[in-house]
Amino acid sequence: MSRFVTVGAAQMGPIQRSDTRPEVVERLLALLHSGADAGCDLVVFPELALTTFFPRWWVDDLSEADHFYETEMPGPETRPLFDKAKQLGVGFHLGYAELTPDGHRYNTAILVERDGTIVGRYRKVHLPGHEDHEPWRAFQHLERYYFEPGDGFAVHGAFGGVVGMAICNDRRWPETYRVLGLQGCELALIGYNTPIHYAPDPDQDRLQGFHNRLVLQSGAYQNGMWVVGVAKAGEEEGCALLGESAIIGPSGEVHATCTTEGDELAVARVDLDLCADYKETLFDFERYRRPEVYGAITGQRGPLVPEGIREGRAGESEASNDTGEEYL
Ligand code: CDT
Repeated sequence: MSRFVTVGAAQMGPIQRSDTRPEVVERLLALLHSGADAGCDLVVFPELALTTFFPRWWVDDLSEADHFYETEMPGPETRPLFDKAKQLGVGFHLGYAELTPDGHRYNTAILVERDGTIVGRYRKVHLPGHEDHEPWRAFQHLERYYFEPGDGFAVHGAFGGVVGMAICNDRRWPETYRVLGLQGCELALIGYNTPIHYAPDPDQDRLQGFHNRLVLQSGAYQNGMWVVGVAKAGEEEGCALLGESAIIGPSGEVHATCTTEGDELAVARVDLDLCADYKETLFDFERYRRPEVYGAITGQRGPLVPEGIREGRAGESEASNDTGEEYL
């Protein structure tokens, strides 16, 4: 049996600070049209797809950044996306900054079905970077200042399958995929803005592409799901962002990829039933997972190194992690 969904990874080139919302929405509409021409059921846009990546700048008062946030979805400037989706019969996934009526700020993504209705919303769980101004950096990464963390990963019945969402830094954490995988996720949609330069450890800069692929591919394989990683790429306000958007199958293989750093659509015909080849064999969770052995350690926030080992006396220590007892 096969359940096909044609998916477009709609990578975006940079969005500069001076670009207006209507200009950006025009670009998104063009990508949606390209998706329709390519037979897409679903077009996936990146994280913070309506604005420049504004957490790269410090502001003394968050209200100075209010114009980067959406207070309603759809709002007057984003409504054309929903109307066009319905007209074309092409759904979409969109990342944006959300400011709620009661003043909460989130890095959010929504899933919109082919009839133009919102069927899912996700607020980023893993917020990277820092919360205070760090002038020594070439640019800031202030997501922990601009956003509050979301509170969970959910799945949605949409596009004929089980669809989940995550945002950018979430993709580096195995828990993201596993929590989705444990809910039967067949298609994970992940937008990102990844600066090539990582100020705390620039040795990682040359590895950005490798690490991106590594996490997307292993997340897909280890959970028997499709993963769609979509970048905002190119030189944005002097900051080089990784492209390399890709659609990965449950085998971990890459089915489609972007090759530029601009607005570009990579399309794959996604067979959701391929997930069962992995979910019902090697990664049959019900049969093979051992949560009773993983134990309470998986609920720990940080490392819990057994006492003797922590003190650098691993060889002499009576502490052992053979049984996991010291962790519990
Ligand atoms: N947007 C986002 O989450 N970017 C992060 C950069 C990490 S460096 C602070 C990422 O993981 O790609």
